[in-house]
Amino acid sequence: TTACTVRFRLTFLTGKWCLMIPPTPFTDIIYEKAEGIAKVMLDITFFLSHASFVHYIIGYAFFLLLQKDNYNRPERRNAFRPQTVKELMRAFNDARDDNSIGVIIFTGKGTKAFCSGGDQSFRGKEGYADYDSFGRLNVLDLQVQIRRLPKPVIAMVAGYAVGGGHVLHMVCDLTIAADNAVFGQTGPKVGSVDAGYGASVMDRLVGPKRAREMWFMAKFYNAVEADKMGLVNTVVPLEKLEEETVKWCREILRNSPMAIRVAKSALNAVDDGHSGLQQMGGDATLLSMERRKVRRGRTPTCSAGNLISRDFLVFL
Ligand code: S0N
Repeated sequence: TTACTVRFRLTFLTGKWCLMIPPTPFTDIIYEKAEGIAKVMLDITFFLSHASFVHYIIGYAFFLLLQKDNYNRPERRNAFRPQTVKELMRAFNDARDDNSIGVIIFTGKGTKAFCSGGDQSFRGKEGYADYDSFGRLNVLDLQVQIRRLPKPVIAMVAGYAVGGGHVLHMVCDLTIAADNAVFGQTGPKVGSVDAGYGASVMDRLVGPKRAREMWFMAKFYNAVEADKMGLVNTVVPLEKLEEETVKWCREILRNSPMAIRVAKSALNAVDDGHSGLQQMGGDATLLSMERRKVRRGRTPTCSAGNLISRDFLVFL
């Protein structure tokens, strides 16, 4: 995750030597994996916290050259710009495809904010755009990705989860909140609304009256209020937040990954319509393919097989 480091290497591929460019390192997020748990962390203090002094100077110079806005401010309450979302999607994809990972924690760096939504300094006439002119609301793709990811995603929230950041915690499967957490939608104050999952998932979580209150009044709610409303699963003291979240992860990891995968797709199926059914249908296909393999006496080796073989032998 060191910023601004690009390494090249030669690789022998399809009979030819090729120049392999490894994936660009993350600049806006921190991504870690251990003991079956992936942790995806929004980190908008990136240059200061993750780069050496030389990297910082080079990176800062590049940013001044490339960006209209000076992005290098240590505290932005983990607001996301399009580039942040691109990196989040890469990390979530990796966690999805990594067989050793069974659960994902999504969080923000520090204790002041999980995420304060879209970075307002990147919102221009054409919507949200990076210095490379990537101008669209790619956070909507991230929401869909979390919703359809076949592993549980836990939002670990300290401080503010507001605006687009509030929608991100809502689309996660579980939310563990610190006692300093604050939740709310801010969009209507700046002339915007998330009329997709931001509206429908909220309606499911807190009910139609509360959902209207949250959107119409753009009020903030503390952790205890959020708990009463059904927005979060539990509230813990700030200093216990990570410990408690890891405890939940370990409990989930003790259970059948396939059962959890199917439970997630089944719980989302009705609301997600055709795409929800497609996800659940995909799980059924996976099971039937696995069953055929076991019948033929083959050891499951495919990625899904590795995840489900334990369950499947019991199921047979
Ligand atoms: C989070 C708040 C409540 C924190 O207050 P606090 O602790 O008093 O800190 P501040 O002093 O206010 O902030 C510290 C520094 O951080 C900067 N900052 C905070 N949030 C943002 C942000 N979102 N973008 C850019 N900068 C931010 C402050 O400016 C300050 O910087 P300095 O020190 O330099 O002054 C409070 O900060 C707050 O209310 N923040 C704004 C919340 C907000 O309006 N968020 C955006 C809402 N919109 C979205 O999230 C977009 C959603 C979206 O993508 C979308 C999706 C679907 C459909 C439509 C949209 C769409 O909106 O277009």
